Amino acid sequence: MAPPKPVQRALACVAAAALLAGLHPARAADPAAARVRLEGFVIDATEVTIGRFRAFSQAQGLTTQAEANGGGFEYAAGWEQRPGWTWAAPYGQPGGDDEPAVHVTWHEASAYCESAGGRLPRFDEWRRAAYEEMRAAPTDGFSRGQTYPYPVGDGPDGMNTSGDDPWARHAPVGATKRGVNGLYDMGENVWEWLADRRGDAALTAGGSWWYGASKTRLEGAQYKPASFAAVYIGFRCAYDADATP
Ligand SMILES: [Ca+2]
Repeated sequence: MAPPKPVQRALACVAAAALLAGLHPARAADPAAARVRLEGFVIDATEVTIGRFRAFSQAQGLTTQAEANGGGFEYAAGWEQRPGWTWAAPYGQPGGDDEPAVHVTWHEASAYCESAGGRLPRFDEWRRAAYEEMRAAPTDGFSRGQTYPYPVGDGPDGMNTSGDDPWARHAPVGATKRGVNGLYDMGENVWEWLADRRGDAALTAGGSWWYGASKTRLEGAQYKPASFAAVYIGFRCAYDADATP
């Protein structure tokens, strides 16, 4: 029998993928797996979770810097290292799979995104994703083409800040108010590493649960040492538009 033609092979692959998706509905429904296609790029809908980082860590045989050095950092009377605080145990006890992965350096976050077929978002992409509604059919009352002061709209309500909200520290991803472009936690929950570097420092944006809402504004972005691992810093990934189906 002649080998199948390329079109037939492609159709067979599509059918197999559909079958697998049907066999794994829970996986398809994982909110942390959701991506949003915007103008010229694609971005994760949520921060990368402990569950997803665990899969990466196990596949790579990775020992993060915080694991190797005895723990990540928390700010108390200055920066203090916390023994046993790692991506798997953000406050020293095992975290839930739906919590954001923190205590990861810029380098570790970059490696994760590369393994997922992406990269860390560039600041210009992150800025547009966070504040400029780009979807053809916006949800939640957002308007295409409009730029908002906060990642959740005209006001700061609904984010996980240091203020009055249901979360004492970080929240599970997808638990706060869904924001511009259908993205969660572009404002706070945890800071997010971006691709932009300045010497040994890397840009972070969005602020964390430790701060008030002002850090969620565009001007809240700030550089941090790229090798720093702290309880307040996580990340999400972006993807070139032509590299993602
Ligand atoms: Ca965030």
